[in-house]
Amino acid sequence: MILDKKFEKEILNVSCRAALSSFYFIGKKDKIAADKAAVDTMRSELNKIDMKGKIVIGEGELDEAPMLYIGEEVGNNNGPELDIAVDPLEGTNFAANNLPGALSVIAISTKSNLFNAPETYMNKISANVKENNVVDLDFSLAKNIDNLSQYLNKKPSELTACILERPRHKKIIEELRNLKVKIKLISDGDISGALLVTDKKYNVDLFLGIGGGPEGVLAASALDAYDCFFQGRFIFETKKDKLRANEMGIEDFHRKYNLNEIISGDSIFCATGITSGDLVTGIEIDNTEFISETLITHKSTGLKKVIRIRQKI
Ligand code: VTB
Repeated sequence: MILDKKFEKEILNVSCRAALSSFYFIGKKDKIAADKAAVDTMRSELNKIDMKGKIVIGEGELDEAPMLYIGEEVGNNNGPELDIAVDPLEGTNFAANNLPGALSVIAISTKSNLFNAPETYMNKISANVKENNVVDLDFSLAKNIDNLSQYLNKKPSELTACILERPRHKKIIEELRNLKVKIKLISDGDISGALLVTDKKYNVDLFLGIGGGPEGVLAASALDAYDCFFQGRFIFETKKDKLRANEMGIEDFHRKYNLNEIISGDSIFCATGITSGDLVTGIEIDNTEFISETLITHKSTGLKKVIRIRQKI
């Protein structure tokens, strides 16, 4: 099933309005308030849309309400059944500290086409590669770099790998250095990191490492529209994680998922800038209006571009 084109405009509006709400909390050193503003606006805007929507990737579980929790129903109930993944404020640190890269992110798909997963970590890899077996989560880093270097016809020293700066990545970063690969370290915001492989202008050839699972699912939706490669493996560490994963139908805790097992069928993805970053610029206020930039993709129509719009506040 294909998502009607009208949803492009509606989802775009949801992410722009959520970004605006969060924008008022930029640099206020209050991650929770910035996040809550985006969540509340996302919910009220989603509830205006003709759909029977269900949050499958959200801000937590029911007991953590009033977040947009996994399983929450949104929309006015007059329309198609849709699955929705949200990260109303991706980069809470960026927003709180007025740093580049805070985004409001949402993806929708037709029912049952978006992976239903609890909030855990995920080991991820993405590259602008059309074939399988060039890069793979199960290959050694050296093999991934060697294959990618042949595929892109670049020397390893000409490749750039993007990774979150975390102690857990110390070994990978060291190995990349030994392989002479250029490193782009990011402090947060790995949806953006994963998407930097989509266009040559970002100068990133490979994204890898462990970040949030929900962020992985959201990035996969946009990467699908760009026909890029993505794999993810959820990390279920605690008993609670495993129990929750089981309840959601996940039996094999070590399974590696290819992009189309995470997102299949049609999807629309929107990431609106709150503060300016690599992908989009941040919100600009002009009297009673605001200007926003959104990276929007729609798999079935081939839409993939940055849209700059002006709206009434
Ligand atoms: C990433 C990043 C997020 O969390 O997923 C990261 O995209 C992973 O978690 O912006 P840790 O910070 O625990 O490593 C964020 O940084 C914050 O949600």
